[in-house]
Amino acid sequence: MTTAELIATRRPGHALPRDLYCGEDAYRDDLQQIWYREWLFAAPACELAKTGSYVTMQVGDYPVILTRGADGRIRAFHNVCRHRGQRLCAKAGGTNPKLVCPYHQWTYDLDGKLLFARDMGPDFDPSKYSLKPVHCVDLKGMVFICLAQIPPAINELAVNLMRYVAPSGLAEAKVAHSSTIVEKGNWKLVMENNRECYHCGGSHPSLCRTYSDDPLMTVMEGPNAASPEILAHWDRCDAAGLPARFVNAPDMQWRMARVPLMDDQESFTMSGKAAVARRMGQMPWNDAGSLMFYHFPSSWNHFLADHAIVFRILPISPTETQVTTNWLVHKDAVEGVDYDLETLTRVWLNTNDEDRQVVEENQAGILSPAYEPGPYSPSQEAGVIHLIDWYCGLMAARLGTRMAAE
Ligand code: 3BY
Ligand code: FES
Ligand code: FE
Repeated sequence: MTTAELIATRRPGHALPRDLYCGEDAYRDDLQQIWYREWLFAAPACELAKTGSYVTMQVGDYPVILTRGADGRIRAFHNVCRHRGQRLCAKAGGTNPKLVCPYHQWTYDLDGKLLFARDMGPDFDPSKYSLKPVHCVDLKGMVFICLAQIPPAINELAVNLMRYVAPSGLAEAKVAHSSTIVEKGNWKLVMENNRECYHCGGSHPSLCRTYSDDPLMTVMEGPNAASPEILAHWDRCDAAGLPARFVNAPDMQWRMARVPLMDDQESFTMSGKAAVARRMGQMPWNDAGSLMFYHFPSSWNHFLADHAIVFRILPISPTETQVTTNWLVHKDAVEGVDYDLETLTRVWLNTNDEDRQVVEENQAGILSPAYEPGPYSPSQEAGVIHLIDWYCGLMAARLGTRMAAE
């Protein structure tokens, strides 16, 4: 069956058919219809701390590089030399005053212009060989890229996200720790796992000290529809001018809301106390809870009073996904004085590893020919239903003409 047929015959409210989680065709279709067309969270802007900082990422077949120019602007380019196509930068990130191709040293400025190419003859026009740009926006410290020629509208997301993250002061933040792991599971299984806390009690002993696994804490109905505890938190945030109420895209591609931690604890630490002595941005209290923001297909995030944790996933193969986590703190917070790295990172290093194990076992079971898609819990897994409905809706619309032609 084609991907379009698999999607047309899937049972709503149920997990997807096997091939959508492991087939080569579905993987190629996911890349082409989603990963090469949608906006993707790329990096926190503070990872590109100064002029010359760069970060690379691989989106399917596309190597991409982000740079910060002398003008302070973050730009994205295809990480491919315009001479004979060498990948320009192999490292995950670093600092370079110019981008020098390792093959024949063609040299590019941080804004993508070709500055130098040796012995190319009198007719060679360097202005024709700038790096190819990739769409890139910096939403108050959250950098998104889009590989499409014409990207989808990002205005609604931009307006809301910039307002919600502004109090976290991401421009005055730094990366305190970064981790990249590979999970042996399809990207949709990684994202599905993140969209529910049905598994939290059984898998996440350290996260569950501070994060409630009550589904009402992650699934809210609107800006005025949530549990009494969350509504009280939103009232308190309103009074302090802290954006907190649930806002979402109509198709649920993204959602943001600030929720209290369990028993008004302060941070995702083993003690529940703040890990960082210095709060981020303008955060008014230690117990401001977590601003939770997710964006399909590639990101989920927690913005707490003392630190933020931003997550990016990238598909590597039908059954492998890279998960990058960055812990952000105020740029003036000093390690060993204002925070202890192990205290800061323990809970989410544990949680990521626990999720990796769950996802890998999920993939292993789905690879069995005996696998049959089972029903999602309407109350516990509403977030997963949102993800899968968003995915199937988009894929059906985009593959639709192809299905009719077949
Ligand atoms: O990362 C989140 O958004 C949470 C934590 C565990 C499950 N998930 C809904
Ligand atoms: Fe880059 Fe030759 S391929 S300089
Ligand atoms: Fe989890």
